[in-house]
Amino acid sequence: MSDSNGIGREWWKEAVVYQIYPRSFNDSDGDGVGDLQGIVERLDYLDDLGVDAVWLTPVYDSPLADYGYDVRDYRSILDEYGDVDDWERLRDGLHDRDIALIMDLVVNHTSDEHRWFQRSRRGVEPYADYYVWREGDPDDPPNNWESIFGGSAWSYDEVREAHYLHLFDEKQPDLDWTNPAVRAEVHDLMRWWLDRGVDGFRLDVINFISKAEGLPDGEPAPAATGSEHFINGPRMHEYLAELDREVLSNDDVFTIGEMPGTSVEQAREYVGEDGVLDVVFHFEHMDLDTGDEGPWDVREWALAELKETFTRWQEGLYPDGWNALYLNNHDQPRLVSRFGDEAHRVRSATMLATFIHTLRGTPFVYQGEEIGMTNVPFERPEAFADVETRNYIERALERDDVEGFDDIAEAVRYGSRDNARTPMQWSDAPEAGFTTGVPWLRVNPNYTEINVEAARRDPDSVWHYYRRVLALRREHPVLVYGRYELLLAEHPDVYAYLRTLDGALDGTLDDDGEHRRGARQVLVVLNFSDGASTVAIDDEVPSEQTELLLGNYERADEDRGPQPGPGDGSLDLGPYEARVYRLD
Ligand code: TEU
Repeated sequence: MSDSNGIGREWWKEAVVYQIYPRSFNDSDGDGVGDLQGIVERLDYLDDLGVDAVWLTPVYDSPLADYGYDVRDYRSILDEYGDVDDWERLRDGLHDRDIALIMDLVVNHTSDEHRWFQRSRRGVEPYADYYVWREGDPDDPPNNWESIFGGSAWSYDEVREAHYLHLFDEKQPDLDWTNPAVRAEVHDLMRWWLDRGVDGFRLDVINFISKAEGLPDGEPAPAATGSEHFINGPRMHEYLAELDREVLSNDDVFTIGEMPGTSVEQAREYVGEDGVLDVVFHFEHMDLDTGDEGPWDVREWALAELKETFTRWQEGLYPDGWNALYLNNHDQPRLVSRFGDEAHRVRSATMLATFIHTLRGTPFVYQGEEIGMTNVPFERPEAFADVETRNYIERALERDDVEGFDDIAEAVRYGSRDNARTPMQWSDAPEAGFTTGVPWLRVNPNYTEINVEAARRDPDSVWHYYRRVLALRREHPVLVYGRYELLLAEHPDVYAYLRTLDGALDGTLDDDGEHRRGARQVLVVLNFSDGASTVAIDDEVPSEQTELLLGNYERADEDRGPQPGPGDGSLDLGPYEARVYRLD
């Protein structure tokens, strides 16, 4: 798309991305595992919701130690999910509906069952140096780095008689990116998928690929000891520039870098004027409820911190960078249970939807979010399937200060990645209509109430609200491109901001000859509290001409009568109320 109006229009900036975790989305053949054909059967659902792109988490052949983030063959599809023909049907079905397809690219590591590793461990050329090997005493790892999933980042391989590095599970050996042959393999496989019509890549932990020279010992850190030596390492920009030259610059491909531990200053180098990537997933808001002891140490978060974080990123990437906007994904608890309130499920889910979709950036919706799915009441340690969770439980139970599962149950239930991975709740039929068999991970028992069928029947549901907020974003380019300005910075419960199209922009965009006139300025007011809040906003609002474009109490307003607008004095907000006003 051209940049003639000076705001850097791009399809991926105007898109809303829907993330699918295929294993848990829809099972077409009754084996209890979601599959590609299952997604094909739900394409009209995605179209009705109004999303513009789908990000598919890994569907490649894999032994599933990390449910697909351990790739055995980058060019084939896991049997349980289907085959390349099914994948092509999915691609075509998406493209027929003008929905882009984004694949997950996992190239910091492979599976230990990948043929590269199988050959590497036997010293077969040219694979011998495809991974990070170090010789030495089996009981004495080469350095003190820890895996993100706990324990040493090194395992000893009896075949090669050497240690290999794995920043994640021991079945996920890290590739050695200092080896040009490894980088050439990655370029090749990206081209292979691009030739098959992929529209973008989400690059898994892409900021872990460059490790500090000499692999020195590191300092303890909440993420993992040594992470300062492998997060955003010395050759990152060189590798990305090469990727750009070799692959990305030849295609209009949307690139999303997943980058734990990345600051806004670092992000600017990745996605700013000279950046190679389009957006990064940073983790600063995901870390707000994390204590000093790492991911399982849960602490309270305050709205002031959320405002500070989002404001820093909104301002920090303006005007030259672009944000990726998300509040949950397949690695995180459900957003209602974390940033919202299950006791006010619909209101808080719709308030949070308003938030994410009215910021500057590309919003991501994780499957089930659009019907307000919640965390899961896992009862026993055996109920968890996720390797990160299981490793943590196992290690915690060995500690002296932990007597049994009950001591850690709360933290595990709150934070486990399995909260996001239970099957999609389609209906109140057995197993939530996800499968006719036995699901690989137990369905959340609340499916009888929270499911797609029920949500589509109820005009006040989270689902209908998502449709409205997605439509609003399409109608008003200011919600996509406008500058962000925080209001009421000190308010403990209310988050309010303006979005403004500056200068030459007039809220009108020509899109394929279609002329659209949207607002030039909007005001967003969000009550993050379970009580009523009153705010005086009139001094801050330059206009008395206001129109309510969207609100999550709008339909209830019939009962409570006309509400004063922001220019009239004060606004009375109900629990978790969200309002979007047009100011011009
Ligand atoms: O996640 C990287 C990552 O940082 C997560 O491990 C995160 O810190 C953790 O899960 C929070 O609980 C990516 C993928 O999204 C994840 O599913 C993979 O397990 C991981 O990389 C390894 O490929």
